[in-house]
Amino acid sequence: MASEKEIKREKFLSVFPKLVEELNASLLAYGMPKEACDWYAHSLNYNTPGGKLNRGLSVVDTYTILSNKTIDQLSQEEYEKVAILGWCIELLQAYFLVADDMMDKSITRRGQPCWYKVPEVGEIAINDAFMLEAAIYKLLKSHFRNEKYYIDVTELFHEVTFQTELGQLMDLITAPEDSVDLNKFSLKKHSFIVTFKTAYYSFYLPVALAMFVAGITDEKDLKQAKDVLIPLGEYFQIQDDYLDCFGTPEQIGKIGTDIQDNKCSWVINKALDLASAEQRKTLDENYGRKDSVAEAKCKKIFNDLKIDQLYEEYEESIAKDLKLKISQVDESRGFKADVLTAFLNKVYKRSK
Ligand code: GPP
Ligand code: MG
Ligand code: MG
Ligand code: MG
Repeated sequence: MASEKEIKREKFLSVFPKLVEELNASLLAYGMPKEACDWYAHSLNYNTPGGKLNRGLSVVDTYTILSNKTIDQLSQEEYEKVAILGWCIELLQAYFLVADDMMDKSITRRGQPCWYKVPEVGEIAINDAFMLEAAIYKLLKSHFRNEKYYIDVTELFHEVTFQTELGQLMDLITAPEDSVDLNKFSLKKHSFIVTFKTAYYSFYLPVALAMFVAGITDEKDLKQAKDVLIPLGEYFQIQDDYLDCFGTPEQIGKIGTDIQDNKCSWVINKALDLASAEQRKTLDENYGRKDSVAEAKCKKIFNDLKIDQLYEEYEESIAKDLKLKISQVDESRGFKADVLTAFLNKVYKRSK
């Protein structure tokens, strides 16, 4: 028997092929040859649905909580609306990841080669990334043009995309490939990077979209959501950083690259706080080198400093803070604290 979670996922997945068909029809309408249509369909299918789908499914989940309905009580039209918005976030994520993997020189993503690593793709992946992004605005236009929240939702996608690009910029310039300088790192900078590169699009965006559809759009409510979801997103990216170093590829579906890529990750920042002079010297000499022996030396220091234990302590303390904040949410205008609890439960102690 499929669990409730699997049923929800299957239902959400069943919407995607229709969107691919619709997007392909728009290429046909331009008279594009079959070769181009097939390429786009392949890129959409390879890069969009293969992940955990947390962000996309969250739009649906949040909407059901806000509208006080079970998923089966939503009309077909209502379900499709929120599911399409969910797929728009997954397309945004696909666009980011195709580009990010090139910038990070990653090898695998979601258990398969990164798109640019597929032999016939290579740097065409840059154009494919742009086309994944363009799909969002095509779908918004064809499905939401007549909704009163069309402009809000469109502007939100643009703003959140820009915020993520700012985070990516900070992530990249803090970690130049050719000059390793651990003095550039700090937990404060880390917090800024991850808030922008991850938290806005992964946490605030799905909830804000569902709020627009549900008509709960008071600035005060959007702020209540943001005040919990941004720190929750920061926690999520700290998990990503932790798993990059301490998780296995089988577990996380990708090979960690942060140490060799000189990333300003939570793990190195914590280690810098605690390292002895000798450990610091080893980190200075080995962090950010494209060399697996140097990488292993850094990992040994992280183990010696018991970063895993610190991570557990951090996890307990942030979960406690967030629960307290959630308990103080004002529900008088229709926003619901349960939306935030549902998110926290998905993230807390995740291992992939
Ligand atoms: C992923 O961070 C970063 C993003 C999804 C933002 C990319 C933004 C762009 C404008 C391209 P990461 O590199 O730590 O993720 P992963 O470990 O999954 O590669
Ligand atoms: Mg990356
Ligand atoms: Mg990156
Ligand atoms: Mg990462």
